[in-house]
Amino acid sequence: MSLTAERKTYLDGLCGKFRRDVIDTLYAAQTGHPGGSLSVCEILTALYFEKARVDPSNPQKPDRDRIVLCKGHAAPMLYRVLAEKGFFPVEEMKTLRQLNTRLQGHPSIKHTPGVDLSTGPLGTGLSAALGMALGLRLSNTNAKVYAILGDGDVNEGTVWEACMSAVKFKANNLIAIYDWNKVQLDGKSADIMPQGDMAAKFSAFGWRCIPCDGHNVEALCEAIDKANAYPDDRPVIVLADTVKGKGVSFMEGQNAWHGKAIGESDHKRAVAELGGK
Ligand SMILES: Cc1ncc(C[n+]2csc(CCOP(=O)(O)OP(=O)(O)O)c2C)c(N)n1
Ligand SMILES: [Mg+2]
Repeated sequence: MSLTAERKTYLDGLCGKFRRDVIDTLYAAQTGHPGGSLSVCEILTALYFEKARVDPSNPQKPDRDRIVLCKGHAAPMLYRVLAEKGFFPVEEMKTLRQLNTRLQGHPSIKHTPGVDLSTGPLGTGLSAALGMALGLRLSNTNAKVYAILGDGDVNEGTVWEACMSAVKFKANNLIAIYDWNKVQLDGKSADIMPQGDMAAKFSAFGWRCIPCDGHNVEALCEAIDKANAYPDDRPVIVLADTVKGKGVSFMEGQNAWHGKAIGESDHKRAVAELGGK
């Protein structure tokens, strides 16, 4: 179902605010990952604000949908979205990566309300998400598991094991979303580990693939609807075309901004580009 013009404007506004706030938070913390956080903004917004069934007043609700951020280093954007959704106060963003914070450098299921899986080590998320999906099926709920992958994440062999297993176990309640920004920590994916035709690869494993503009909330929502509507038992991946560092010209496509402290003048420039003061 398409979004109303009003809803689309609201969600686009949220994304603008999330980007500005994450840049401010990372500047204040002088540590953390700007590139991958800016890249995943619309994906998380589409899930938490439109498509996933979650309840901030009951984060452990047994039949909630699960969202697994396999690329756990993008935690700042996840936290900002969770805070807006009401899982914890937005004020708490100031504590990112501080001693005794609930907002650690990578998502922690033990510390942060709303986080469904601790992640950070790449390659582990999809396998765990598959296990969660199979467990939910045994519990007779119709909950979904959404797993957000990154380029560096899919370099890991365990992702492809999970890929095969998901087909064998007919995990049609597992939906992967590939934040496909084509850049990793130390360079372009094409140079580090060329990925070729990912749609052909996932299809060959037996997955359904839906290509989509990963910075268009409405397109993401439509892709997720489509993924949920298939009547058969194949897992689905949304191939979300994204840009690492999206929204800040000097960060876009630059692996140098994967995990780097933001200096004063860069902070000013970034905030100005994102429409802030
Ligand atoms: C197993 C493992 N190896 C190395 C790292 C260090 N590391 C953190 S992020 C990253 C690159 C991630 O790239 P990508 O998945 O494309 O994320 P994005 O571009 O969305 O930031 C690496 C190599 C890690 N977290 N886990
Ligand atoms: Mg990447």
